[in-house]
This record gives sequence, structure tokens and C-alpha cells, in this order.
Amino acid sequence: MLSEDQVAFYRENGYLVVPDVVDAETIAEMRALIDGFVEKARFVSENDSVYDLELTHTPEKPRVRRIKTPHKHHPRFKALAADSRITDVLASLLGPDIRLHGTKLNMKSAGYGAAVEWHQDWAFYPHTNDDLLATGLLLDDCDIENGPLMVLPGTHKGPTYDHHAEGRFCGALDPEATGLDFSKAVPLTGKAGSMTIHHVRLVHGSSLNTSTRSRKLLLHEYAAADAWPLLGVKDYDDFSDRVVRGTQTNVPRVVPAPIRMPYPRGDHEGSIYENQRGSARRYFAVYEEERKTTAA
Ligand SMILES: O=C(O)CCC(=O)C(=O)O
Repeated sequence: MLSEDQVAFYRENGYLVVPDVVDAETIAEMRALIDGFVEKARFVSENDSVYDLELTHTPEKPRVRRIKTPHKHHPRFKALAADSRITDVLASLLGPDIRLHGTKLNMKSAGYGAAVEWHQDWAFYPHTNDDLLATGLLLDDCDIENGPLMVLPGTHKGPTYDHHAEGRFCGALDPEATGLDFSKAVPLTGKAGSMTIHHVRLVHGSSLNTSTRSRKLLLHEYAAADAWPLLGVKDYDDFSDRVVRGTQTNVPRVVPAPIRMPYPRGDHEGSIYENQRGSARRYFAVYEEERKTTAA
């Protein structure tokens, strides 16, 4: 459970870092599982439903940028997303009934871990109310050099920015058009086992990993169970199965919040990394090796 001060801080700023949420044994188990996934990426040459590959990936040197929806690919990931060490913390922010919206594991490997441009998760999946957040379980120690998640405090109370380029959804906002002061961004650093929390409307991004250490961040997106997705429910059984705490409801709570729909869809669908290839203006640096590959 969070303290009253932590809840007040989250409501005001839109983020939190909670230390020691999971133990060293769980971290070691997750790392071993991930190493197995990366090893199997040798046999994959293109992005698919499991892997988002770095542009410089080869079978000899497998380079995984993201494991997509890990909870669908291994029961241990699914169990962790429903682990009460995480969901009990979130009950202080979302209420007792909580649904998992999605999961992703962003790898940010040493030497080539790619940046993620500034965006609001809300631009990807608007709901009937905005009681949604994402947690980031730090599977490695994370400091300013290995590409921490960066957030702009208080922006969860502001507008929903346009995440389109040339009329198509690109999953990134135009840093110049927003007038936001990115020098005020706060890096969410901490020891492995800590958990970051950011509100669904908070502007965030993250820079290159310029260190010799990896930065694995296991992201879980959660919604209050009475927040229903405006893009619709494709599979009601799966939707209900994703209630990780409390009970399901078919009575959505509707609260006004600024919304932009992520349509028309972008040229590069599949994950935020693919989406953001369509963004016209970049804020974060790109590795030279990746720049050459994109240009080629
Ligand atoms: O990996 C990160 O640091 C940021 C990831 C993120 O914001 C996202 O995948 O939506």
C-alpha cells in the first residue's frame, strides 16, 4: 500500500518510484527467462508478434529491442502482472478493481539501446475515464546513463497532444509544437526491483542507453476496471481474464478527458518503436549505426 504522501505526490505530479517492490530472486528469474527469449531471436529475421528487433539485428548478433506482450508468451510473465506485490500498490491509485491493459518489455541494451520519443500513452488507448497508469519494473539498476524513463511532471493534467505526422498516427508528439519545456524532465532511476509508475496522460520518453550496462524495463499497463477502451473490446473473455484484482464490471464510468483518436493508423504499426519511425521531428539522438540502417 502507498502512503498518503505518495498518493498525493502521484495525483499532483503524475508519477512515482516505489523501491523494493520485487525481490532479487524474482529479478534473477526474469532475467534468465529474457536471456532465453533473446537466444531464440537468432531464428527470427523480422518483427513478429513476439519480437521487436533493433534495425541492426542479425542471426549472429541477435538484438532485441522489445519483447511484445510478454504475459501472452510465458506464464511467469502473466503471473507477475497479477502479482499482489504490484496490484496492491496500485489499488491506492486505481481503486480495488484493476484490469491489465497490456505488457511490454523494453530492453535498451548496452551500446545500441534505442530512444523512445516523447508521447502520452493516452494517445494510443483512450478510455471512458483516465484512471489508467503504467508501471515499469526495473530489471536492472537504472541511472541517468542507461536510458531511464523520463517524465514531465504535471503534464497528466494538461492537453492530449497531437501524435500524428502528415495526418497519420505516429505515436510521438512534435516536441517543438507543444511548447513544453523538456529541460524539466525527471529521470525515473532506481535499483533493480524498484517500480516506476506513470499516469496514462503524462508526457514521457527516454533517451539512448549510452552506458556499457543494459536497462531492461518490464512495463505493465493497468486500468481501473470501469475504464473501458474507446477503441473497443475485441475479445470479451480475454478482456475479463485480464482483471488482475477485484471484479469485472460492464458499467463503464464516463468522465470527460481530452481525447484524440489514433487514426488514421500510421505507416509503421506493431509497437511504439515501429510507430515512431513515422515521426517527423525527433528530440532524442539516434545511434549512428541505426541511422545508416534507416537511411539504407
Ligand atoms: O522504455 C522506455 O524507457 C519508455 C517506454 C515507453 O514509454 C513506451 O514503450 O511506451
